[in-house]
Order: sequence, then C-alpha cells, then structure tokens
Amino acid sequence: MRVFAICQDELVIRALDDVLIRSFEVEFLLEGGPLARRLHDAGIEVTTGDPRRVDTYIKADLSPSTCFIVENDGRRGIKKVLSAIRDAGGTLIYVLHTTKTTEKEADALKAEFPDVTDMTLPELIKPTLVTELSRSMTRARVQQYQRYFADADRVLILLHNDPDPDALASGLALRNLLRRTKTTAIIGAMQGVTRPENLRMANMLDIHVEQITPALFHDFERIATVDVQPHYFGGQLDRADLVIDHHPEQPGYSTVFKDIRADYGSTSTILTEHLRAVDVNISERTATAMLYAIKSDTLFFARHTNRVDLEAFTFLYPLADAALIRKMEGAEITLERLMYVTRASENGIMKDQVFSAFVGEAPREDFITYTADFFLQLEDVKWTIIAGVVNGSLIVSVRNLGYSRNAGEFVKRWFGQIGSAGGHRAMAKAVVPIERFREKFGELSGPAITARITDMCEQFLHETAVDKKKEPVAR
Ligand SMILES: [Mn+2]
Repeated sequence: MRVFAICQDELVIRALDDVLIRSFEVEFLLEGGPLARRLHDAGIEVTTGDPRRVDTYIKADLSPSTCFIVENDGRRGIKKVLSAIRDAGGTLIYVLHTTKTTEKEADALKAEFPDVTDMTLPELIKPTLVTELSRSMTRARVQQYQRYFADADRVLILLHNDPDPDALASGLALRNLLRRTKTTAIIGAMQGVTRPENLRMANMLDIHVEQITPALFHDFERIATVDVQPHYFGGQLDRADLVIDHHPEQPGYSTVFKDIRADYGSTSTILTEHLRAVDVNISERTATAMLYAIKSDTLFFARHTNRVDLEAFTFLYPLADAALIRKMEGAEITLERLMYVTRASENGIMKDQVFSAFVGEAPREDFITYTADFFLQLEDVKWTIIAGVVNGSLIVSVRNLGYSRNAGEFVKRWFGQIGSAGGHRAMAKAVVPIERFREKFGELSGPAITARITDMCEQFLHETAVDKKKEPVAR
C-alpha cells in the first residue's frame, strides 16, 4: 500500500518514514528548498510540488487506494490541501495534528471534510510512552526490594488464610523475583489451603504452603505479604518488609516497601508487571499459576477487570500450560458441592431475578460460596444470596451480576451490627454467630431463613429505588 504524506516538520517526516517504511511504500510531498534536499540525501522518498494544487496529486499518479497523511501544524491552509487531495480523487485521508487544535477548529474541519480521519500526535505516543515510563518506575522499585532482601538468610512470603489461586501464584512469583528457592523463601499461611480446586492447583504445580504461627515470625529475617496486608493478621504482624496487594490500602501497620494497586483485578497482575520490568525468566509453572490466578480472581474478566489485567493475561498466555489450567478448573465440580447445589435448588426462592437459599449446616465455607457462584450462571438471575451454617456461624454469601446496587452494602446493612460483613459491588460475605442472628431476626430455621433473606433483599433493593426517585428533588 502506498502512503503519500504531506508534512512540514523534519522530525515528523523522519519519524513517519522510519515507522511506516517497513509496511508501506512511503513518499513525502514537499514544496522544495533545503529540507527537501536534505531528506532526499538521507534516502527518504521525496516529491516536490505545491500541496494546494490538484495537479500536483494528479501528476504523482495516485490510485484510490493511496493513503494520505496530512500534517496539521496549525500554520498552513490545511483546508486547501485537503480540497486538492479530494478533487484529485483521494479518499483515504488522515490528518495528523501536531499542535493543539481547538475544538472549534476541529469541528469546522470535520464539517467541511466529514470523511477525513483525525489523529493527534500526543495520543499516538501516549500509550507507549506511559507504559515505558511506568515500567521503568516499577523496575526501580523492584530492584530496591530485591537488594533489600538479597542478604537475608530466611524469607517468609506470607499469604492470607485458606490461600486462593491469586495468593499461591503471587507467592511463587515473588519467590521468583527474589531469586530464591523453596528452602530460602518459605511460602506460608496461618491456615492452609482447603478448597478442593485450590488444593488441586497447589498439588499440580507443586506449591508447598507451610503452616505458620505468629511465634515463628521471628525466625525470618524478612517478611513479605502478598494478596493481603499485615492488618489482616489482627495485630499479630504490625510490620513487614514488603507488601504487594490489590485490596484497598489499610492503615495500622508499617512496611519498608509496598506496592498496593486497588484498581487491579489481581495481585498476580501487579507481579506480572514486576517480572516484566526486571526481565526475569518466567517458568511455565509460574506463568500457569499466574494465568489461572488472574482468570480466577477476575472470574475470567467478569468483574473488577482492568486493561492491565488483560495485558498481563496476554503476556502470560503463551508462557503457560493451558491444558493444565483446564484440568485445575475441572476440579471445581465435586459430588459434595453438587449436594449443596441440589439443596439450594430444592429450598431456594427465585423472586425478581434474585435467588436466595438457606442450605443448612456445611463443613466448610466454600460449599456456600460455590453454590452462590453456581446459581449466578442461571439466565435471569442477577443476585444470589446463599446462607449456611459453618461451625456455629451463619455464613451469607452474596453475588451480584446486574443490579447497580452494591452487594457489600447489602451485607453491611443487615449484618454489620451483629457480625463481620463486607465486600464490594459484585461479591460480599457476612459471618454472624447463629445465636446473634436469631436474637435479631427471631428463632428462624430452615425455609424461614430462606424467606427472611428474600425479604431482606427485596427491602434493600426497594430502598434503592426510592432513593433514586428522591434524588432529583433533593437537587
Ligand atoms: Mn487476589
């Protein structure tokens, strides 16, 4: 394809030539003079002529598939140039704005030449430049903590309780970044992995999570927490050396280094950037773990997804073992879990696209969260609220796919006073001692609990509708 460029600036011409020459046949139109000679001597294809005259383009023997790039530096009569190209039969016309054009000027140009495509130089440069600069800032940060950890004998990489794929993958990635082995950097947690799919991931990828108690913290010269911040450990860890997390930043601890990015979908996304910044070799095992983590923490980009999560995914994909990920995912469905799904479908209530169910006693929390996720897959279900009793506490797991109303606010509204309740728009959880639940809501059990949570949700969503109607009046 042929590109015919009408530019004035030497820098722009040289840059365009350099960029386009690999894919296109490029030619520059200049009015003559020393610049044209200089460029010609430098081996750049230059034609001389008046860019405002139709016959200049006719003489240049252009075809309808020729692409025109016209630089607009705000000085010359761009309209005359565009008219001449158009009159000579040019259709693929791009205007490259190299100075700031006012909206008025841009609109006027658009009105006269509706088929012309606009590009602005800053917008073209921005993505690459911003990526490069932030990568070099990340590089500096990573090199700092690498040095700080370098001389330590024993390092602890601490994860949250019942580590999930993101925590496990982040542990592996950080160990990689610290250039350590499993004997010099321990991946540990106060409570180990329990969910079957996470156990399967840990086994398949050979990730060993060591059981840690606060008394053991002193055995380590350096402590890093990933996918979690020290406040999580309830005062048992008031300082760390490094914190890498994607949950909102919390007060109440000190750390030497931290990288907390609450707008990222996973901690593995942050660590992918760290690995890329320092050009560390990423093993297939680490890439597989991280890819699985990003998929799982973002529910395969269904929630909380950021452009950077997609970029990390794209980067890791060719390095990972996709077949292994499919196997790990298959581990989600177990006979035991299907039992809770069955219970929920027998006892649940579906009302206004909200599915609620109380599933009774369960040995582990993940039976409840799994059931909540499961019913969210149903067509026409926008909220799922699944409750069950684990070790004497009522666990309420809420998933929200469509409603603008926040699942986290829902659990805080009803359970914040009597237990722990929190979460964000798409998912939330409450843990309430069953006796406190009964003190507040009455001696309920079985179907009565299902009915009560259905009412709670209806009332909560109704409150929102009323609030919204009120809004314009308040203004
Ligand atoms: Mn995470």
